[in-house]
Amino acid sequence: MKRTRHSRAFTRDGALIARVRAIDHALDRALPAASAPPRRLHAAMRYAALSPGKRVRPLLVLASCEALGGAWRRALPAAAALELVHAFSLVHDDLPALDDDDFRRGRPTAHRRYGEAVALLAGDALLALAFETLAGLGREGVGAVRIAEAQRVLAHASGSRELVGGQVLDLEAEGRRVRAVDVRAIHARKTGALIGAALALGALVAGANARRVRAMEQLGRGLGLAFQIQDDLMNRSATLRQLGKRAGTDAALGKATYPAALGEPRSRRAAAAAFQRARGTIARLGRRADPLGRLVQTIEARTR
Ligand code: GRG
Repeated sequence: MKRTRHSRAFTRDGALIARVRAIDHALDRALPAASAPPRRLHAAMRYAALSPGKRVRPLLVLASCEALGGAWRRALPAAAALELVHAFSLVHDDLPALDDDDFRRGRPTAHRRYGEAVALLAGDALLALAFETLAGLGREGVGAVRIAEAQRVLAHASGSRELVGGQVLDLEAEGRRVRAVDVRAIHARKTGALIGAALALGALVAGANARRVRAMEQLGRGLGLAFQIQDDLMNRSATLRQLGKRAGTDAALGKATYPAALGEPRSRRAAAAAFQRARGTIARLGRRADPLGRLVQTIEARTR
């Protein structure tokens, strides 16, 4: 199966590109070498995690840390951990038992490239590796209590009450008429929880108190909702070349999406309102949050 290149870069911002490189370096170091046995499993894990995604979630971890006065480089183990959970979720989501997709990030999906059994196991191993990688915050001088709280936040966001649970609700809603409130509940779990965890982890590394960590998590949840509404809208109108994954799949599978429940114009307004609320919250954080504000603008303007 041939590759299909993304037609547009996610960002041309030099500072963001430098951070994506730092994130990819952290991922590369966290992942086992492709030459280490079992080679096929490790090659599949590297294929899924290092493929050219936007790295939105780890970028948010770094920007959240910086917005609260931390040095963003100290948050790299948390950023890599978040991206490893995301990579696991994409590998499993693409499997024939779930969305049965054959393209992701402009390449054949992991199960197309490595077979279903190895892709399933690579997803499992990526999830386990995320928690091992998060423990690397200790090398950055983050205290054990904060690391334990970061582990709890990431585990909760990845589990049955959030990410995996959202996917089950998503499956159950397939082919049914759904109300906006139901779609919102699915999106909050499937996408909002992990983006909320990204902002919470950055805040934890920065040394923020519990109230501030919760406030950052809420900011992330709002952003996650806006992000998933964008995803729903692009799935209807964009192309395989633009997205690096098949478009039109939500309608074909009868998925619970914002446009299906509310129509396109109201969905666009809902996403814009969620971004505006996020921008307002970020502006109140002061100048140190400017990079976070610019990242959110980049996300709002995305075409893939
Ligand atoms: C345990 C069998 C089993 C399944 C779990 C966790 C899960 C299935 C599915 C997760 C749900 C999911 C994939 C939600 C989609 C969220 C989303 C918008 C993904 C696309 O994110 P981007 O645009 O992608 O950030 P890139 O490729 O840029 O990283």
